Amino acid sequence: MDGPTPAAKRFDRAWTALEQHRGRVSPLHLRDLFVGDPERFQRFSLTHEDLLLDYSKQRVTTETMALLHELARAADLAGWTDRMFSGEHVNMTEDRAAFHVALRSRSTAPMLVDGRDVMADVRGELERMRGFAGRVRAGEWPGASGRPIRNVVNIGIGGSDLGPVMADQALARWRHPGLDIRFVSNIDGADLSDALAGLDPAATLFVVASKTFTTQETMTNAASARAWLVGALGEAAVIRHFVAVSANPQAVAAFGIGADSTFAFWDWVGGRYSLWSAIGLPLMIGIGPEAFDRLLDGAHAIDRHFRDAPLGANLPVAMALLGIWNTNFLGARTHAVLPYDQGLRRLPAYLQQLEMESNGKSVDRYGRPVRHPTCPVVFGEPGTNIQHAFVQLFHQGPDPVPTDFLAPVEPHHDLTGHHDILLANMIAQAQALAIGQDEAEARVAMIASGLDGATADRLAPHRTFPGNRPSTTLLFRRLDPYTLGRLIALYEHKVFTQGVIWGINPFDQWGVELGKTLTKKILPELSLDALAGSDQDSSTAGLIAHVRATRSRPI
Ligand code: G6Q
Repeated sequence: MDGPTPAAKRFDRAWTALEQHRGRVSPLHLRDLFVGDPERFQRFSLTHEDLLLDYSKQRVTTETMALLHELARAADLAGWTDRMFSGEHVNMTEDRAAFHVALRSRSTAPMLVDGRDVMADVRGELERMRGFAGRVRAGEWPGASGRPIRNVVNIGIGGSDLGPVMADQALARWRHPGLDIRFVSNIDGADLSDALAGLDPAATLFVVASKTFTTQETMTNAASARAWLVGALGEAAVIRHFVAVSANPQAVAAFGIGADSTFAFWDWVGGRYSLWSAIGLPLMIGIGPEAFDRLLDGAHAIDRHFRDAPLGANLPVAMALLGIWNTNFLGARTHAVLPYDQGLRRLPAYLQQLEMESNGKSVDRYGRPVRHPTCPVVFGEPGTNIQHAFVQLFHQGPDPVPTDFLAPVEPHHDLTGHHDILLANMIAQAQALAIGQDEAEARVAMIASGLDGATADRLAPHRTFPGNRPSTTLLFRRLDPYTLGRLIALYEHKVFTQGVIWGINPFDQWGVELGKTLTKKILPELSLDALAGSDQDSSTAGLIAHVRATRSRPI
């Protein structure tokens, strides 16, 4: 039998070195590290244009970073990055490229997939989007009754929803004031009903966004939306009020949407990496083609940085390696993303998909069980709201939650006093997590506030903060299309880098399939006139029986 390859040996050595190094870092407290090194911030922060990534509050030393860089080299990060940027089939289980970087390429260099330059297609589709978005925005896309379209309803789910809806909120101040852009994703009929409430069908355009054009939720919502429109304006109106975004033109045609109203993307664009493609159409209609171009510019700037910057100066690589350190060597199983920016309130939801659908895997690229934990549970909400909610656990719960804090230095509104309070709160949270407050300090603070000694003694354990809880702070000047493009691309490349180190394919998502299959069997069993499934497990059978019995009783 063949032994491990030299590359595998090098990787194991790098991993073992980090395990050994953990023993040297474990006793260190961030409080002491800051006291011992006045240059710690400078040493452990990176910049790119106006982006500042401060990771000095991570539990790392210079040696930690050097060992993590060796791990990245040993995993052949440079080779895998080249493969992704060269259009190779890095999505091995689906035998396709993951080539979202081509969607935002601003260079004249060809971008080849299977020997073919895709840039003419990419630019052509972007040009069609610009033309269409421009007409809608100018009121030059009349509905069937001649009235201009003023409402746009995007129907899509997962990767065909989360990016556009997140970006639409983040860039709300760029949105055309005369357009109402809404998003429907959930099969829960309340979602579509709420979105249609108050809309005039004669001024409403539906964008049906689905790569496959077979997704149950999207196709059901699209059919109901179609019925709503046809009920008001007749069958002939569909052609003026529906456009599609899809990689499956045949299914789009069968739905009744013509080729002229269909915007294409390709099998090498993964759903959760598709915001940059025609999936971004509702966003482009809202913010306009120029702002959409800036979004692409921002992502491209980070693509270049990721490709060209050395490991030690590379922001997405640093974000990835710090995650690996926290997850695989310090034992964290969660990761929080806390934007201190109301516009970014859906960013955590977007990143939940990007990170967990990409790297929530337990086998490597070759189908072998992985030997170590992979993606942590990612979650978050905007600050400061979180400080009045779950952040208690971050400070005093048993397990540290590695956290990303994100904020713009300058707001878009003129309530500047608010923004300073926002920023001060965020910086204070990161400081409290890192430095903490020991029992003696807690006691002194209580006595100073007028409590008697006995009460201070009794409360001191409750008012102690262990500190040494890692966080990274990402500051940018302002939230605008260019910066949003950079932020998303940073996380995309972070996820890719972690996938390389964990040895997994971040571009498939087989884990969502089984639930879809089982839904097909359960759906008919919910009907009162169908046979209830007798071969279901007792919980499933019990839930189905309960639904049927409840429905059969009068209210
Ligand atoms: C994303 C996933 C998934 C997908 C949705 C919608 O990476 O593949 O979230 O985007 O299931 O799929 P369709 O676009 O095909 O409707």
